[in-house]
Amino acid sequence: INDCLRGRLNASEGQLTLGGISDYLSKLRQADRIIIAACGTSWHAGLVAEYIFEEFCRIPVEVEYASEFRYRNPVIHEGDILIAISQSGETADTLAAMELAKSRGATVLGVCNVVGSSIARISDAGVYTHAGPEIGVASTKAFTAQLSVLSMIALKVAQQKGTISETRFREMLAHLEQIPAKVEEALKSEEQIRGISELYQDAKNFLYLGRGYNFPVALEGALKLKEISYIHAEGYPAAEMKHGPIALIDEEMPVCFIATRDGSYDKVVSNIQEVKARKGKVIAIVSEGDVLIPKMVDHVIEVPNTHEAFMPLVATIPLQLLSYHIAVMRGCNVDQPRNLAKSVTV
Ligand code: F1P
Repeated sequence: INDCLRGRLNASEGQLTLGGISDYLSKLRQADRIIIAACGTSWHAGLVAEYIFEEFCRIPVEVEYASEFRYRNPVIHEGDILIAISQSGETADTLAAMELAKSRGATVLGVCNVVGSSIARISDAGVYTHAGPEIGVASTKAFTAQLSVLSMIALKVAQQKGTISETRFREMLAHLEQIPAKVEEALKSEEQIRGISELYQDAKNFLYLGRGYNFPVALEGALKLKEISYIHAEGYPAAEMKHGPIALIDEEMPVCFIATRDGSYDKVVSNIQEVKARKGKVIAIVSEGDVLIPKMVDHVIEVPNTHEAFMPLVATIPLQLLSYHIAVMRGCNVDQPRNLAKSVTV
């Protein structure tokens, strides 16, 4: 995240420079809608971006699985902007979605990690994530770097569009600038997370629940666990629990809540109560200093506070560590999980 922010963000000066897309900022702020296309973890980053763009820029956003978008007959207008997100820059479905959008007159922007990759080359313009090479197949630091870039783009557009005041813009920059230190802080829970992992390494299923900005975090937590430990895991919006997944809950079901202090905190507390009433085992990711949730749940992992829009950057860290430790304890190869390719080019 440091490498991603460096040279672009200076909160005390109120500066945010995104050279790669500077010529496209006017198109972005005039856009009637933004389509985001990606796969896997990158799609989850797109979902967080949807919340941020809609909140701060008031531009409607559609987040598409590139693997579906490319095969249907989507309505694409000339003024549309498609943002493609990819770690490898080579994902075939994402490339095909970009080609389709381009052929129908949309502007195509890229957020990717690999300089000179196919996705970078086909983009009209883009912003590199500068996350460095992902050693393992499963995307981890690329995800947080993607969130950083997408947040910066949204804030820049919001500033230019006037949908946020200059004061709020500066406040948000200050929050973003503090994220690397908060991630460092979140990493300090590793030993505690190792202990929790020991208790759940033999679980057959896992449920991840969150609301608002933390809903995509729940999806990403579940995906990471599936990818590297081969435990079946589902991520859901916590409010959807009562529409189906609640039937799964019993004393055998670990449920991981991303329950940091934000606008939906009280609602998440009720969801936790619903799970506990059915004897589910609850692991809760909470904001530091929370005194209510720790009394209700089986395990609690604290993360530093930040603005709710940036919480995914911090709250993802314990979930990545949980997946990592469970996978290692189960003897899985975390760098090269079975059946997964670093870039899915077919
Ligand atoms: C997308 C992705 C990754 C996942 C795995 C397979 O890749 O689904 O999120 O971890 O490596 O591919 P990309 O387009 O972000 O490179």
